[in-house]
Amino acid sequence: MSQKKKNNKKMFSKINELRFYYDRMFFIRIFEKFLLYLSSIGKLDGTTHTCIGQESVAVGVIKNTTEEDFVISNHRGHGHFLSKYFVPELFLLELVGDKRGICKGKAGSQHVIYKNFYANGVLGNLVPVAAGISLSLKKNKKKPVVVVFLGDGVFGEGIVYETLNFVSLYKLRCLFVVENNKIAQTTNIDKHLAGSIQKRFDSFGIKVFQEKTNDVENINKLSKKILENIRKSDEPAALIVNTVRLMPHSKGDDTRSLLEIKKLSLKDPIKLLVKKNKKFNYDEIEKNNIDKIIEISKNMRLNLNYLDVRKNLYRDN
Ligand SMILES: Cc1ncc(C[n+]2csc(CCOP(=O)(O)OP(=O)(O)O)c2C)c(N)n1
Ligand SMILES: [Mg+2]
Repeated sequence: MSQKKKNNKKMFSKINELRFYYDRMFFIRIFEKFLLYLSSIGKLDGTTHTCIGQESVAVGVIKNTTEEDFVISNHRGHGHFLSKYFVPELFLLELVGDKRGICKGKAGSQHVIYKNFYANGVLGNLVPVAAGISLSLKKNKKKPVVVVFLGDGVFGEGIVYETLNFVSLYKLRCLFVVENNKIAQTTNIDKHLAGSIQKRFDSFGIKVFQEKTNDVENINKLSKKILENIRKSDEPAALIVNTVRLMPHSKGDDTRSLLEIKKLSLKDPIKLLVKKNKKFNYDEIEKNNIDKIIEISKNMRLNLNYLDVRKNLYRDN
């Protein structure tokens, strides 16, 4: 193949990759906006925590995982789930409590279990479970990695430290991905965390990497390298991503000012991607995704006003 052809091929695959990121991050965002909408009109029970602002972490990291790898999530898991298994219809059925859902409509937003995906709303609860899965894989001479998503607020839980000790000592293939949005519910990190997150991992001899941007491409590249290293070395690692939570903790509890949120939205991963690449027809990608949500929801007989739905899903409302 000529050098020119090689370069064209490389450029084409890079464009496809960026398109994939936009498509998936936008879908996750409007899927969650749709959940908030359903909640506001009384068609979704219980609470729901959106990952709006953090889609880049889920999409960027999980794109590097294999079919056999495990993803262990937490209370803010919609993006993790849709990045691991893109089955939005089954997922939505689950969230609206329909028996046809992946956990027969009993899991709600926080307790979904499907194939190699496990989520739980109790902070830190699944961190030792991740170590257990990883230990069992190791004993059975199986190679998958267990990717565990953690918030900055989980470091107040003692079980996390017992797990880090164990995972390091027994050289388990775990990747701890810390989504550091610097807030836990309504408490800023300077009010809930002494010392540094990095040093916590350091002290257990776990290699730790920092991604300072909320850019999906950067997160993807760095996590690719880390995962390759875990597969080769059979040692755990941690990735701390400097991300942003752009919405309330769950449905309405946010004490931050509008100005503060506006500043944080400069790190909105969807906007970062648009800024980097102006070539796509974003309107078309967005319309396709909105149509997809509408089509899915029609199967659920939710009896919705679709003009209203569209208005609620668009990018900047
Ligand atoms: C053991 C336990 N304590 C308290 C809560 C209530 N709670 C749910 S999420 C949360 C804050 C989590 O913050 P963080 O880990 O930073 O994750 P983020 O919400 O920022 O993604 C709290 C206190 C809980 N679910 N479990
Ligand atoms: Mg947090």
